[in-house]
Amino acid sequence: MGRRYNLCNIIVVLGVFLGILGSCSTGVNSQILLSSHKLKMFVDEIPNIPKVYGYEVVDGKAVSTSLTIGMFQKFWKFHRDLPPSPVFAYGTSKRKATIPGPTIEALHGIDTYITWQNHLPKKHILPWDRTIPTAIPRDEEGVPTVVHLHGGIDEPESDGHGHAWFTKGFKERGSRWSKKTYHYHNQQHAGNMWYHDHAMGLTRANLLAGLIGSYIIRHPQVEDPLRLPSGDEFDRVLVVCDRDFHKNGSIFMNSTGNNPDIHPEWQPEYFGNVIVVNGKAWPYMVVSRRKYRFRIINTSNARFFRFYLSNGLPFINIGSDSAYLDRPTTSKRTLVAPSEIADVVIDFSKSKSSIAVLSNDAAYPFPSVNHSLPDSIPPSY
Ligand SMILES: [Cu+2]
Repeated sequence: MGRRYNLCNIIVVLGVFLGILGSCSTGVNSQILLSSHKLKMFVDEIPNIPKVYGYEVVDGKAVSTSLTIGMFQKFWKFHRDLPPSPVFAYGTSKRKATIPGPTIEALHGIDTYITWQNHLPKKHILPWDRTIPTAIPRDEEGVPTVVHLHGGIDEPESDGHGHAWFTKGFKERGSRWSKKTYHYHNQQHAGNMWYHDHAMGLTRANLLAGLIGSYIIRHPQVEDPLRLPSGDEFDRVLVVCDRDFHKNGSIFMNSTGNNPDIHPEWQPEYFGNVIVVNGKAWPYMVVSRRKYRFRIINTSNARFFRFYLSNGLPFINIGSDSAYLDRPTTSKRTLVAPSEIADVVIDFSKSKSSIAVLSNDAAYPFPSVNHSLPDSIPPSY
């Protein structure tokens, strides 16, 4: 990891996974697919995702605001040793676009308006099977997109219906498209959500390409008395997903369907061998010996995670998806299904080691016993 850290710190390494594709193997040409074992773990520090605020403060009072967030094609470095990968990313500009997109922080009871703009090119960067019911522009050009706020309680016109898609510049629009600016009321409980693409028949490919991001509703009057770890350093979002990569750095998605006579490219599930957290493959994070809050979002297509810490520290489970639990529970493992969010506190002051591996022992496809993983912690940890 190359840097010296104060002995008071602990290094947490995230999302370890050394599984092998057993009978799930997709028969991919090993010449072009990067072996996950070739990527060194824990060399990239986990980025803190940039934030945008869904409100403004005027004269000391929070008021509604309007944001514009675009979808851009750009290159993204997933790992120190991996060439930059073409991705689709959300951001307030192409330069600022990130994988995952900016975390949107909203306040309970304050409306947020977002104009989602599609700046994507004519062609998709991943396979797109047009034989399934899918969003297809009439001129067959452009990448249809529409944003759904997962867990949001919103009006139908702002919910990102699969047929409310649009292409670059709103040039082509699906049958349920009705407006450019979405209205998020933020009237629901304080908690965690995530936003992602939702275009009909294309959601899977658009998410794999990078169109994912987190959305938090805060409610200080309710949350401050809970005295949870707070502030950007101690209250962290972890957006987790699995990917495979070609040797040239591009994201791998199988273009051979599992029933190719009917749908030449359609695969119902995607499993990647590289675990990506906040846009970095197997990153690490330096923490102090104190409590941290982690909002862990599983944005994988089909992979479940059953997380545990190698030093035995428990998770204090405080929330699930978009709401707090009635009272905290403690567990050594926490299971997070695709699209699910685990809101946990970890108390590193109780750690007896200086390194903790956040690891995963969930079988895939879950809960099949046929593809269970070997012990996923490298012996040196
Ligand atoms: Cu969703």
